Amino acid sequence: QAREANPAMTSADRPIGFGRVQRKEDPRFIRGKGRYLDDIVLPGMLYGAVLRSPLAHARIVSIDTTEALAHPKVHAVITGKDLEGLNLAWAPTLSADVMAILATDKVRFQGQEVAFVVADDRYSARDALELIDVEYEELPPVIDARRAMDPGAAVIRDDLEGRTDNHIFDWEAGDAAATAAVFARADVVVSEEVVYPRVHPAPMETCGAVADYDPIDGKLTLYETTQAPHAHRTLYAMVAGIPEHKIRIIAGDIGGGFGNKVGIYPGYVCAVVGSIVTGKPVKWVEDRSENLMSTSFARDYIMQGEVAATREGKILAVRTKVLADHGAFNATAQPTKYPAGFFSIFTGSYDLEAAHCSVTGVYTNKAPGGVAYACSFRVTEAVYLVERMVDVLAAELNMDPAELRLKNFIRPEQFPYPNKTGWEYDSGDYEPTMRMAMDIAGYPELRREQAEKRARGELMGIGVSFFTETVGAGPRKHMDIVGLGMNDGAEVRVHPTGKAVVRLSVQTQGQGHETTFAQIVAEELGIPPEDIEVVHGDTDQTPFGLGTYGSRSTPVSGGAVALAARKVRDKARAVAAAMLETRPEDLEWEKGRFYVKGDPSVGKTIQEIALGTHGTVALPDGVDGNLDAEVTYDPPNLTFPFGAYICVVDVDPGTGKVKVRRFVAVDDCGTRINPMIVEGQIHGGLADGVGMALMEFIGFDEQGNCLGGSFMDYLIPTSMEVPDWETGYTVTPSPHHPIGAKGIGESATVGSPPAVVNAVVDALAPFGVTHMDMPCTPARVWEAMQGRPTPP
Ligand code: MCN
Ligand code: CUN
Repeated sequence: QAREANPAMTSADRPIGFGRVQRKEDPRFIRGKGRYLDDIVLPGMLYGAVLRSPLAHARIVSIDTTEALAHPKVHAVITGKDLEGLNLAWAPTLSADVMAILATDKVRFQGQEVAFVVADDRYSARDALELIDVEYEELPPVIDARRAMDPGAAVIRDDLEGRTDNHIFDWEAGDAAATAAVFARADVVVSEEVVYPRVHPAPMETCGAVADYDPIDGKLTLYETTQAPHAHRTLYAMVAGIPEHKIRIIAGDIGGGFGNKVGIYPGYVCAVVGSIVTGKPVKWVEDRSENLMSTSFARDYIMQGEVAATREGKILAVRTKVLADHGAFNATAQPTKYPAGFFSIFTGSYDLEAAHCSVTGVYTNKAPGGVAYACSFRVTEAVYLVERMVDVLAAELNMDPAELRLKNFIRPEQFPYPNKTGWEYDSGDYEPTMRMAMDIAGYPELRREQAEKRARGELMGIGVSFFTETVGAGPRKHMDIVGLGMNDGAEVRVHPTGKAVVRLSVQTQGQGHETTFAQIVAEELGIPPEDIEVVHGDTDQTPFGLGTYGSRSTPVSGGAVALAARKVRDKARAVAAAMLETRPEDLEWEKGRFYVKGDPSVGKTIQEIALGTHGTVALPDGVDGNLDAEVTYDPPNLTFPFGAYICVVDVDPGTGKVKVRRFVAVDDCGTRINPMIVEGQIHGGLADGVGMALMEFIGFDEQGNCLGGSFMDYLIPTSMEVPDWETGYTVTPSPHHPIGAKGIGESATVGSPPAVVNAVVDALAPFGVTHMDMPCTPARVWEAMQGRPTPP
């Protein structure tokens, strides 16, 4: 329960189990020996390239591929018509919709996939794209989600039978009538339109695939950038009709996923078709612009927020109506029953009397997606809304935003806390976390400094946010993705010499699973983490499970690994008893060793027991000749990590430029397996948050041209834009998780944008500004300053 120290670890105090174990994967990354998708080169491999639509909305009149096919290095040109013959032109999405693999009738967003060329090399494939002649008939595009349901708006999805508008779904949670009743009797109601704009996860490695179809035995080996290898394999089997045991998905090192690599993209399918057609392996890797323009974006939520409170600042109820822009195909990745993801946790960390949210999804002529970028299935939007709205309320009541939050927190004795939209928060103790953040920041002192600066006309802002997340999907009674229950498997195998291997269904993309999952086994069995190999990312070698997203690896797979290791330990106890000629119940466990109760000198280490099990020891009943174990874990609930963030900004009154001077983050993810990795996750997420709040933005012009299609326009933060993070932590274990751990992988991305925007708005308070939308670019901040009276 302390501020983060950062002690350098010496080999002498190398932890066996939880602790600051250095990352096992780093030696290969640091030496440039990572095994990324583009590092894979197979004999005879060909290269694919995708022709993309230059228009946002147009009918395809004709596609002429004659010239491209005549290119001496081209092996195949595949169009939507060809895929129609294979019944692959359209594919089901993860959200009960269909999406085009290659366009047949129309193009529906700029950058949509129209044709696929396979050639000897990448350059020839790209050259040949320019030889394809597509005739388009332009249609009016629908770009603004607010106009999507206008009468007379062009119908984007005329492929769907009987479709006469751009409406996708309506969904609600909470009690509308009860909430209305609370609002009717509240002293104070504040409301604001809060927009979370379209952003993009932009991982360092873009998406790609290498497909290798063997026509002799009918086996498809598919190297892919995927966060969910098993789920992908099952979906390919279901959609393409290739038997599941004839598909092997291999995900090597992934240079960042951030939700970008959950879905199946047309390029992957085209690579497979390309390999089947040519009989050779085909590689497809998108470039940066293709990644930004066509793959899973994030957010794009227009939220009407309302809060009802008493004059004294007791928050009574929250309510929101959301317009969700899902782009041209409803392809968001989330559990089936949750079309708006876990957005209904917008009740935040507060003890409320009522809450209600309704979400309407619409089609627009933009790339599909929506659930990505460390969002915890839309908890990003939920937390941003409630934490922005609490500040709007604080301004209305003229109360300090930190005090207002402290006044309204769910109290520790209320956990497990059933919120008003159907979640049960597993555990929490919010006030100490908030107080620690205020203490690290020196909150009262900061407010004094701000008052002095304001008097001099300087613009300093202090932004507070407090978030609760729901991560670790999920219990199979509530959650599935396309019918697959959201559980994960783990296998622990102990070799005769006491070294071990653990096989996972989840997939690291930079989170350090090779280290932390070894640590879970180490903690349970006392085998040093360096003696434990972690295998993942190969469906032929690992048990089935749904993969890594929604910070579910620790909550779900972590549970599976801990329980599998405990099964190993139970077997080891029985064998140790046989070896020591005593009864299992007469043995005591210390990490790595069973000894006889009352006589600690008589015992057997886990390594000795492993050798005994594989040796000539007469095995007890119920133990065959190994210590191995396998578990598929169905979590009883999600986990609810939380945190308190405080951001300090200075705004240049001449230019509107925002400088993040300080950022304090106190997180609580329950038991911390590897505090160094946890800190790294937080540092990365905080940088994401600052980026989204100040710089990142995928915009479109009226024709639907994507204005954020390169890193010249889509600005991601560098070390120049972010401060030295000041972190602290509290530990409130999850009561239902085998090791008490909650997820952490998305917390900082979820919690930090409201802290930054609250700080910017706070800095602009002298101008009467109570809200502004992200990204708070210099131009927007400048405009906000001009729209209001100049400060005293
Ligand atoms: N951990 C821990 N103690 C805890 C919780 C987690 O030591 N109490 C460790 C875990 O063992 C794991 C890491 O922290 O090594 C993250 O764990 P977890 O919170 O379970 O999240 P996942 O492993 O499921 O990762 C997914 C999450 C998501 S959804 C996005 S998006 C995101 C994120 O992770 N993408 C990332 N962080 C990322 N970090 C990197 N480097 N690259 C990405 O693509
Ligand atoms: Cu929402 S991004 Mo992460 O869940 O892969």
